[in-house]
Amino acid sequence: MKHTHREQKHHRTVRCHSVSLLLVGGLILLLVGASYSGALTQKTLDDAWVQKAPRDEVWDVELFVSQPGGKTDYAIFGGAPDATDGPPADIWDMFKPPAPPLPPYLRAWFDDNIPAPYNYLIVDYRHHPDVYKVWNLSVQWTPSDYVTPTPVTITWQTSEVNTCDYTTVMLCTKHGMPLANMRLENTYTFTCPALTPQQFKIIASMAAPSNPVVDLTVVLQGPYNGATMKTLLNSNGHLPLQQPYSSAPWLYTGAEQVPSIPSADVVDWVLVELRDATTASQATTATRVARQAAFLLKNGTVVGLDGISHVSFTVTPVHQLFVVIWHRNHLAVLSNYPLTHLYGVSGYDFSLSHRGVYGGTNAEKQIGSLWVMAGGDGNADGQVNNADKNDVWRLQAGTSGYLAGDFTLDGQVNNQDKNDVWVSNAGWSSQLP
Ligand SMILES: [Ca+2]
Ligand SMILES: [Ca+2]
Ligand SMILES: [Ca+2]
Repeated sequence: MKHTHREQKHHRTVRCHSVSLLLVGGLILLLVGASYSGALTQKTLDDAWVQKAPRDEVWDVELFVSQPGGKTDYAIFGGAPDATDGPPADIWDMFKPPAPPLPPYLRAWFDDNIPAPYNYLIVDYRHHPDVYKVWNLSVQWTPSDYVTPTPVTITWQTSEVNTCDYTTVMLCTKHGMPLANMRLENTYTFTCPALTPQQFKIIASMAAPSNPVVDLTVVLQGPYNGATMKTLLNSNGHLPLQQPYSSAPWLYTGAEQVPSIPSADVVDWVLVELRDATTASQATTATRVARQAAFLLKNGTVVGLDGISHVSFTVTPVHQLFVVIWHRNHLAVLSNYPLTHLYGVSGYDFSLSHRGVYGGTNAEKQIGSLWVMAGGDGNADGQVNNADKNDVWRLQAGTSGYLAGDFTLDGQVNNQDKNDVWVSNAGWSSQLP
């Protein structure tokens, strides 16, 4: 199965050599031309050399895709000084051979909006250096019954990724939500349905986004019913019109308030925080650069006070931006990956995978296919323990309102809060550094 891969590497080596020969030839012509006419100054010659010769600035990464039945494929993305973005194809871009005549087969390709046959790229080179770049990856599974999905694993070498100088290289959903930090991790597995190409973005960036517009998704365990989050605090009129994070431990003094709750889909207030650090483990409270209270909708979207807009911040990061989501009685979560951006929006989905959450399986709970913030922290000290049960829940049991002991967020403090939420998390603690 690796045979074609080796052939390809060989092919690429051969091509590199011919490119080098062309370059040498071109340089000789330039030198000859210079000596004949004298019109080419030394500066021009240097420019020509810089433009065409620095093969050490060429980098690429092979993505290998495989599934348990042994079907495999690969595609390569990279950068070179003499490569170009978009149409037409450059000397590095290569199109894929046609799909096999008979299924099952797995296909992976890049798409840089170049006309056929380059609409299915096996090698997609872009101009390098640059400050920001997005590659469009597709993976398609064609089973023999045209129906059965399969797990597909994408693997790559971090050493190949780290030959480029982008500070972040993230494998993301087609909406730009990070799935893997390609500089640190070397694999990503997902369930691939039959026939429908699954689209990803590989986003490479030299700098964290300034003044980010943040499209956040996060799910709270307490109100989550397996399909959506209940909005009973809202429909029963318990939600405050002013942000509820002014008390300890948050001591957030923001003036966010609304004349009325802007949408029937609002579940509760959350506090969104940005931290500027090199890595998630270094993103301590001391690295906090911004906070903002926002509304969580029942589908997991975090929105501004109008109930619709993404949350936006005015910050100029020095390192990378990491996101913390705070909730009154759930354990806070920190993004494991730095923010990147696509079409001007920085997406982050805390419910996609435990890998996107700092602390992983110790930081969020899995319910079905979703990862959710753990509830039951009634006194908001970052730990779920007897104090939350005895000093908060028990004292409020039997009452209704906007209460810390209401772990299910339905407006009532009763046995469900203890049995359905607190019990499952007793002993858990916040994984924030
Ligand atoms: Ca290209
Ligand atoms: Ca607690
Ligand atoms: Ca409740």
